[in-house]
Amino acid sequence: MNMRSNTINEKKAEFLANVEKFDELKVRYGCAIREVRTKVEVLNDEWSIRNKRNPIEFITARVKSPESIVDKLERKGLDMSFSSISKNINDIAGIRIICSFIQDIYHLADMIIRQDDVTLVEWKDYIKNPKDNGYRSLHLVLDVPVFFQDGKMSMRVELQIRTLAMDFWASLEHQLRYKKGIKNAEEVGLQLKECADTIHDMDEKMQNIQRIILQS
Ligand code: 0O2
Repeated sequence: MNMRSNTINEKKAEFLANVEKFDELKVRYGCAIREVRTKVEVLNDEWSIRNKRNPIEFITARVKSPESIVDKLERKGLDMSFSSISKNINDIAGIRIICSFIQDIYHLADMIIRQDDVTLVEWKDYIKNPKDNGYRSLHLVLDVPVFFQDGKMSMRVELQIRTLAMDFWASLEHQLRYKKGIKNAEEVGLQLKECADTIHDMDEKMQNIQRIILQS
């Protein structure tokens, strides 16, 4: 390890020692997750009455760990401070919604952003514009109000909405990204890209089959 990485690691360790501040952050963002998750669950329940099916397969959520937050600050060359976190990191509170069909993703996203207490900060459509590695998902960055004892705070939440197949792919690709020393990493990356495209074809075919069934 050289002197520069030593200094960075010391800076990270020093920042991570703010345990109480990180605990507070975890609680506040955890509350924001609960607010948005309830909105999504309400829509899912109502949808099931109207359309006799649930568009959502499952929902997962997490508050980013202090270590991942600090790694992201470092990766992006940002200031190691709590104001920098709230200003620059959009996915401290992350909710992942897994839908059955691509069309459901957009329908759900529209219903969420139409709510008058939700502010859409960013709409990143990696389904229409997949990443070079094949990653597909719809990312929404939202601001939602949360009422705490000391008043109302606007909290940021990132929603990742994707199909089951896209999620299966992203989980495996995530392992590739974070695991060092994978043999033939480049070849594995190419194979993953091929899988991403196959999965997308399959998602589109399943959507068409569903349309035919519904119209019959
Ligand atoms: P982790 O470990 O999953 O939390 P920006 O907001 O534009 O400044 P950012 O935050 O990189 O930059 O935005 P983006 O592209 O919306 O990515 C946020 C998250 O989406 C990532 O968080 C991943 O969870 C997921 N993601 C984005 N690209 C990929 C990808 O190519 N493969 C997989 N598997 N997931 C991806 P983190 O913090 O990077 O990682």
